[in-house]
Amino acid sequence: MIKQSIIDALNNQVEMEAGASQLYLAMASWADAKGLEGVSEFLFAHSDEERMHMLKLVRFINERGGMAIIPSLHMPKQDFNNLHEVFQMVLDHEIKVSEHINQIVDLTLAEKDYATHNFLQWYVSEQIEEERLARIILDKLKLIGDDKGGMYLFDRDISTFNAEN
Ligand code: OFO
Repeated sequence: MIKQSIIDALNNQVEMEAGASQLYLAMASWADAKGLEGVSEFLFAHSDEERMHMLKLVRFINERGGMAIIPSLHMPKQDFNNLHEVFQMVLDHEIKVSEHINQIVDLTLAEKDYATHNFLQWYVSEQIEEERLARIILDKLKLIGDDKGGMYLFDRDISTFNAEN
């Protein structure tokens, strides 16, 4: 039977993934309104992925005999100065998520919960990818600076950054 301490930690993670999904949705909508079509598609998809991360946790908690808690939603930031701010926030958020995942992994070892430990390995790998991608994007934005032509190409090509590196 899964321990309450693990259920609580996983439920906190449900809330974090839901928060990430909302934040990226707000960013996607902002980019959409600004006419940044490629960036908005990228962020809409990223928001969906975070919701999938949340659902995976909800199902796991329930399958293991716990009870998933579906959290209320906080209004995320709605307005951003530029894409650099957006993707810096993405990276900062992903680093925070990775730290939380690592803390739960530590807890599963302390509680000898090897099933949850195994389940969380998917999230550990996913976080490495997500942090890597956010860093790649930020590096590109730093190179572009304020160059409008560069920004046009960035918006056009953002969907390919993942595969390319
Ligand atoms: Fe990118 O946060 Fe989910 O795991």
